[in-house]
Amino acid sequence: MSNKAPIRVSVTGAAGQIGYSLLFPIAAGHVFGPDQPVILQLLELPMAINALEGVKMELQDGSFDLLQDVVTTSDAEVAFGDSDLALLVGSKPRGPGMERADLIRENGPIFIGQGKAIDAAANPNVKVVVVGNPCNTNCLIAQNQAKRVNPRNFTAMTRLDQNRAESQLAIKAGCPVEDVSRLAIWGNHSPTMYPDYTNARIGDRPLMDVITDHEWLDGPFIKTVQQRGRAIIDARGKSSAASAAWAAIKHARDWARPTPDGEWVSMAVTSDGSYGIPEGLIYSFPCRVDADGHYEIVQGVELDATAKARADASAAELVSERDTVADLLS
Ligand code: NAX
Repeated sequence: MSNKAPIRVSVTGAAGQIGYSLLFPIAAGHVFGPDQPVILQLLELPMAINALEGVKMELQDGSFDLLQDVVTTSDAEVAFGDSDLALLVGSKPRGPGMERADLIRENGPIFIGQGKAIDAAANPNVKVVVVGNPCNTNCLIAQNQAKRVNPRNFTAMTRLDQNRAESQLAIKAGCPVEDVSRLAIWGNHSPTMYPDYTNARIGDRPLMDVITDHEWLDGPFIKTVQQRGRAIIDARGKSSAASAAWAAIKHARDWARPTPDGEWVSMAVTSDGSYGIPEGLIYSFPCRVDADGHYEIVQGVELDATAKARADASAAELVSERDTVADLLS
């Protein structure tokens, strides 16, 4: 039995499909380690509270040594009370015929309310991971409301895209996925995102020396990663859930521990103008985390003209998303 103080983890949309796969690994210690107790503070819409009570029963039935309490609520300030880590998963899915801009307008207000509640109730050092789509712009909206929290503490998740890309490269190279490093996602969590393979490595060799089929890298590889969400929906009839939950676990875990030597983690963070990306956008960069849990955008990554154009195109999409919600940012 650990005598450490518990860490409070808030999860929104906790009765949804990602929530269902996300809560159990947190309770099992996959984010903060095997001797760190946690309290789960779960937010749902009133109509999903019954379902959430069922999830709570299952968490209790897991008999997790590290799980000290499970709070279920429809009140965002209760869910974010003294929160140390907030995983913002809940949002409306894209309906048939809905354009991306419609989705942004539909979901934006959710993140105004949650940003305000984080500002009012969370630990001022809370770390926020936005998963609910369009996650980069939702993150921007919530960040804008939470003046008490350092803007650096707001991130959006592109880790699923990194994981997808690493796996495709490992399959192509015929190597274990752990041998693939420095594959970075640049930009928006959308089909414009750019999985930069040009700086990736396999073991201690440049990836492009190992995978010599550069046409595959530049075409089918990028397309597979960019369109993977759609492929999962077509195959499963539902959007990615367990893989998305696992990506959120890895994002949060890797933000709480030093990044191993020679590796990068992709996180959508506030642009400081690095690589000419407009300041203030929530943009996915290769990052490294230090022993205190602070991340830095990796500097000096060489992007050739094609890669830079792709990174810029995704930034342009984010600028247009920001314009779409301009009235929600004032
Ligand atoms: P579900 O529809 O299964 O679950 C969403 C849950 O959120 C529902 O239970 C709903 O009641 C709840 N909810 C909605 N509005 C809420 C609010 N204002 N406060 C609290 N709870 C609220 O969706 P799921 O498959 O779990 O996906 C959740 C979100 O993740 C979606 O926006 C989805 O697009 C996004 N994704 C993001 C990914 C990423 O890589 N960033 C990948 C997977 C996923 O597509």
